[in-house]
Amino acid sequence: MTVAPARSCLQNNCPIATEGECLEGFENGLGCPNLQMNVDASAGDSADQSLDRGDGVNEDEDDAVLSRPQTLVNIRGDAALTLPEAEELASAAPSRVILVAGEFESGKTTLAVQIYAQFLRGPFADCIFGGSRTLRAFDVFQQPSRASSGRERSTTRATREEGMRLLHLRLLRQGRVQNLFISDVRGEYFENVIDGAGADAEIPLAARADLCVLVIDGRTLSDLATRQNAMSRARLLLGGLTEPGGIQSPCRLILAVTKSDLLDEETSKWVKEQLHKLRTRGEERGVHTSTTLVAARPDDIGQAQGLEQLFDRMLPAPEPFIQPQFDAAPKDRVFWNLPKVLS
Ligand SMILES: Nc1nc2c(ncn2[C@@H]2O[C@H](COP(=O)(O)OP(=O)(O)O)[C@@H](O)[C@H]2O)c(=O)[nH]1
Ligand SMILES: [Mg+2]
Repeated sequence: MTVAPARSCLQNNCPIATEGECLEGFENGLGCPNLQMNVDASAGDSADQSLDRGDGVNEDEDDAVLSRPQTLVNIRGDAALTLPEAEELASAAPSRVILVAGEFESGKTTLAVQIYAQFLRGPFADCIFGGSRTLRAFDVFQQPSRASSGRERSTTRATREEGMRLLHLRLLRQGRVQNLFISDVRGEYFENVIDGAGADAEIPLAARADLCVLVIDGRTLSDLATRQNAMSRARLLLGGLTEPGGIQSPCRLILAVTKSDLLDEETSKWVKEQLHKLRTRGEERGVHTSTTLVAARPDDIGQAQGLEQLFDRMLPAPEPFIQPQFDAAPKDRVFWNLPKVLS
């Protein structure tokens, strides 16, 4: 069952909670930076039960929190998770770590937040939302005052590991629970890799990733004056990330141009040609590489484009359905012959 969030707004005069209309004109409030998501306790409880039936995992702590009337469904802390915190959660159900790599302001955080926002409407890409340990972090990122793309410098190894933050989604797909950890790592670390620093030191998360989404900023590609340089920098980042200590096969790589709503037809064509070359480079470095264009939060506040396809690729491939074979019917079982007996 899907969690049904009640909506409220940071602006007192917004009628979203009472009439479902967003003061800023966002459809159902989705994408509005002032939207607040409160999840009704009973709805959350049902969602959790349906997940528990899926994998047999019983998270008592979640249930205890959810059983309190009218609590927010987030659970621990306001911030994204650190690696050890994610590891603790990962032991309860199959998990995938998605490293979203890219420069400052390239659209990394928006990708994760908009994926989460799709679940406010209901199931997305055949997945049912089953909760998150980082709901408040998602909410904070939706607010305009967020400092998610901060530029302050941090230099020690300890802060590198501290900086490997993960956003969490607990999903139910094909009757199975899946934890998805999507990184929210500052662009500064990736810029250091572009400038020649080792990925093993800068991005300790890289070696743990099941999938890396290398984000290239569509805004810089939309400008003739900056697009060549942006592509060269993406090539350098790809090179740095695929050095020893970086992403390792079987980790896959997706080259994703973000903000594709800003690309005109001619530029899109050029971008696709460049992506093709970059993809060849990824394959040469021994990593399965694919490409995509995505507009997670278009400027015109339209629907996200390409987000579902990208999200689908973040998930493990669906398990093939195996048709049972009954070549020789066992004769000693009564039920097997039941139709004959009845006829
Ligand atoms: N036009 C457009 N802008 C976007 C899109 N995705 C993100 N942005 C904007 O790009 C800026 C940087 O995004 P953010 O996710 O914070 O970048 P990060 O530093 O890589 O995490 C923000 O102002 C976003 O609103 C998109 O699909 N289209
Ligand atoms: Mg960010």
